[in-house]
Amino acid sequence: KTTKVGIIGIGFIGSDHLNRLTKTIANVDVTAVCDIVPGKAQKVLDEQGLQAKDFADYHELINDPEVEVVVCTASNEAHYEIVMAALKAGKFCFCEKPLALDAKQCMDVVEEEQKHGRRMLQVGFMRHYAPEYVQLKNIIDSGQIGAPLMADCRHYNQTQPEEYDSTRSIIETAIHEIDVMHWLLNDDYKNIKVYLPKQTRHVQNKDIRDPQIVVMETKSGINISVEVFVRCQYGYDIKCDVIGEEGVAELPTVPQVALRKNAKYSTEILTDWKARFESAYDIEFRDFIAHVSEDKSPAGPSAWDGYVAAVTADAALKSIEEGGKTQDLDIPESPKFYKE
Ligand code: ISE
Repeated sequence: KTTKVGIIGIGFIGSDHLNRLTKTIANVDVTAVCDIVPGKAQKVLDEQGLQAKDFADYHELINDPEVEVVVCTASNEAHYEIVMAALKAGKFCFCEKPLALDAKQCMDVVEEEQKHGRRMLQVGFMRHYAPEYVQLKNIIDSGQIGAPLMADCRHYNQTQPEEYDSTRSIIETAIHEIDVMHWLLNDDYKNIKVYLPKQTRHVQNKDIRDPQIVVMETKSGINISVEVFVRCQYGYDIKCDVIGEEGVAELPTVPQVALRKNAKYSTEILTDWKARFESAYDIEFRDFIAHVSEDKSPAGPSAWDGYVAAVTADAALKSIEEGGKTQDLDIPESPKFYKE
């Protein structure tokens, strides 16, 4: 059976998912697209040699009978209204991370979804599908490194535009570690704080803090530190070492051919995050489509996961505001709805 998908927001990740859904994932028909910038979606359709309805208004896309499933890849600010509209129309929805701008908005989404009596939504926390993170989790769960004590993470982007501010470094970049680390370590967060090191000269606005060091403590006492640096210049670099009582488990980097040349031994570092996590995105969408195509609830990261990440991110922003003060977290137990 072919699943009819409509994509709202044809920017960086939207056009990547358009390509993925039409070229890599089986049994999907992207019937409609929509972008707030006139002509943008059509241009991308042309570039990719595709045909679909191009709506100016996302409400029309959501209500089109030729759209069964909504994929939201619009800007962060627009996620909330789009997801709420898709849920109100009773359509399955995939929303890129972050689910919405803050915990309050995410809770509204959770409540709207619960009206359906079953999960309708998946959030694009694709690292849960990255084979290397799955392997890391299996090693931790197997007990091979003993109890985890600390984790050392790096989330570097080669560059981001000037307008990518301190808030986006948290809700758009660090949100991946905020989401993935409690899953990886099977523990909830107790508190969070943000250190602000010397600012890079690669951003002009003195109010933008880059890099940042996000430090989280879990209920059992595991310390997690995440260096977030979105203008590191040299590449896209993700590190995650988990240090346990009996050993260390390290997330591998994407294998690259080593080059021996000119008295150097070198391997490339990727620069594009879409390429770094390409297989994770593919596996994520294969799983999402496999479920919704059979009218089953999506099984990947949920609106509740989006909410937990947002509560934690809100506290990180508060820590920045308060000059690095530790913020206690009291993450509520997930409702039964999300455990089934
Ligand atoms: C982007 O939206 C992502 O999700 C990338 O994984 C992250 O590294 C980047 O900073 C974000 O802007």
